[in-house]
Amino acid sequence: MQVVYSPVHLGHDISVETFMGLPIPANEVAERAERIRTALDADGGFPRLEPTQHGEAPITAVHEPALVRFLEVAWSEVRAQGLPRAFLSADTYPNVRMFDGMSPGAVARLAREPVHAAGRAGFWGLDSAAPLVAGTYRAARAAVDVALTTVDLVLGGAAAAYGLCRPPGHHAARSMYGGYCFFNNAAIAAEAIVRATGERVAILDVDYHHGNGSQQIFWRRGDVRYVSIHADPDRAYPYFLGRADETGEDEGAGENVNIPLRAGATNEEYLVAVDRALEAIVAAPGSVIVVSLGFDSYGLDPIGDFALTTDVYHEVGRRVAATGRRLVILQEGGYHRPSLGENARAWLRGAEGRVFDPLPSAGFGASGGVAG
Ligand code: SP5
Ligand code: ZN
Repeated sequence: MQVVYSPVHLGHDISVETFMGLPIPANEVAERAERIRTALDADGGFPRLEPTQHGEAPITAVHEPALVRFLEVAWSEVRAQGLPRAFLSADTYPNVRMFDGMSPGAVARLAREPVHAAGRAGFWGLDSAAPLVAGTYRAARAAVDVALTTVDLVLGGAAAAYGLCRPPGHHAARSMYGGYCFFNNAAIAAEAIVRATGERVAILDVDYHHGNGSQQIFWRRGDVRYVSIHADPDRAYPYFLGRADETGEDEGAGENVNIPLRAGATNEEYLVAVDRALEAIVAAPGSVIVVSLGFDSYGLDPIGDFALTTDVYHEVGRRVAATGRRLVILQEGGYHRPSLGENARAWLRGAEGRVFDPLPSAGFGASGGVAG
């Protein structure tokens, strides 16, 4: 299977994020993608290419152009204001209840982009855990090009291709970044496929977190079915969306399928959810699935609480490919760095119908290591 990768992601690296106000070591770091790239190179079965540039039009097909402009200039504006900092992260957000009791017209007038960079980051951002640094915009653009080049491979006839996107994308909504995500790589890919083929497309999101951005972008659309397996938002980010009763509206009624799982979810429970998700996908026509692939569902992940092992990723890849649909597989989260390479190899080999031979050096062997 061909792998699309860009070294431009290396310019977006972060050492610290905050959790409920406390600084903690950053989770979404450049080492993640390097681990996966190195493991796939060592495998020998994953020829690698760099993305081609696809420009801005496919991005503004799903994102508000002013969000793109903010992300493009945010870093230089922070520098220009002389704020002494290593990264930009907001501290004030436009909580909808700030405008309680005001008429819709007044809200539309008042809830507009502020002037100060900190306010602007809050206006466009979902949370404080997606720090923006000097190389973020270029990396986010490169991740979109990785996704769209992966689409090109599949529309060009490949049964499946893998885009090693970083930063990830599924929390980014039409006019909002957040959750370590800036542009929604999977949504941009799905939209590009719809426009190129005129066919319906399914997104299968198997990141540990609910992909609130993907859900929001296609909420009222009848041509993109979004199906997600994730941690119940009662206990996990993004907290506000991801419940089973969120099924879409208008043309999109019934097109949004959320499958929240309990803490400690096992391989067996996970595969039951995968079968449900795939039933929902094959119930609608279409020939391509965009997979939002996260390994934060792994038992040892520092921010997840499922109990999955490496073996199950091979089986999930196998079952997704067994739908007979072509696969645009795009990387989302996954933060237990030592296991990322083996988990990616297992999933992708499963999707190709190949056996999974653990690399002896990986230390995360056929048993999948110990589930935490
Ligand atoms: C793409 C993706 O996986 N984004 C995830 C964003 C999660 N952001 C909030 C994480 C909250 C982590 N809580 C850490 C608890 C440490 N004990
Ligand atoms: Zn995640």
